[in-house]
Amino acid sequence: MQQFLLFSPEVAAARLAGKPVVALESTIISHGMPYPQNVTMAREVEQLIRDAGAVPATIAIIDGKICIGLSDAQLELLGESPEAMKVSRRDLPYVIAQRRLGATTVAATMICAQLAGIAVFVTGGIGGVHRGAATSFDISADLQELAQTSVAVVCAGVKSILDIGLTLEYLETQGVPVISVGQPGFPAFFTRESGYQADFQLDEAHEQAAFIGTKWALGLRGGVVVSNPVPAAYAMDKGEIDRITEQALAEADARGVSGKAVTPFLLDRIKQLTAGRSLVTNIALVKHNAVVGARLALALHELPGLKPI
Ligand code: PSU
Ligand code: MN
Repeated sequence: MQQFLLFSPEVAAARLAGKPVVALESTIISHGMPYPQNVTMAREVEQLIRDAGAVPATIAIIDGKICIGLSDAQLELLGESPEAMKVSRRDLPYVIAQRRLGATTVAATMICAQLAGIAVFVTGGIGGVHRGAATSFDISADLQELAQTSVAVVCAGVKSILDIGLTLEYLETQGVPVISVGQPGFPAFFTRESGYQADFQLDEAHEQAAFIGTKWALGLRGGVVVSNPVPAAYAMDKGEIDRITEQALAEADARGVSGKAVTPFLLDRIKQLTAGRSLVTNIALVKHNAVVGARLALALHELPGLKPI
């Protein structure tokens, strides 16, 4: 599959120099936030990673290639193009073979990061088990990817549009460890607490790196969720977000939204129903994750003999 990879000059130079690289997804740009805030967010997140001493690699599918690291113009293209497809594991061969423009989800970004030898990936929230999954079977491919692809995913937990308890059960069944940073609780994206505990609290980057390095040294293939709560100043009111989430879910149901359209529909409605305040929170938590992810990438880099599997 290496034949499909195309490294940006910045990432290619980082690989040559042996510098730590942090992967970033692109569905969050194309389907997770509106233009132009999405492009501004993408650039700021990349800069935060550089400032912390690592090299950012935003990943997308362009012209039949898996692009590892994007130019400013490519970020802009993804941010403003309505034809950008949301690409998960299932969609990769179609988008590459048809030379379509593709924005990678958590699952697809993990696959591409592993191919490119990148161990740390920063995003906002991962997909999970949707509420009502017992009848809809709607479980994000992100979870299965975490089970099999060896990349650490720094996120702010999962949104309460999902069934957080079932998402954690699924991850446990699949042997995916859930780490929390700075608190024992597993965060719920817009809010710092979900009411559920993470498996292991590891506050320091060197502790997180040692955990991840040990998992892979043991031959335990698969990802690790590094959950980092939104900064308190940007957290939303739980009552408000719960109410709005219920409304968005009811609307999705009434309109018969299904498949890959569900998550983007809910994100967009929540943004509208909070008059854009959810977007401010979303951007703040991704930036916070970028700093934690860059520190983790540096610490992993220092580990003697780390070999991603
Ligand atoms: N959750 C968010 N923002 C996002 C996504 C999820 O808060 O942008 C995106 C991510 O790309 C994630 C995808 O991988 O949605 C999950 O989609 P689905 O539920 O269709 O698997
Ligand atoms: Mn789904």
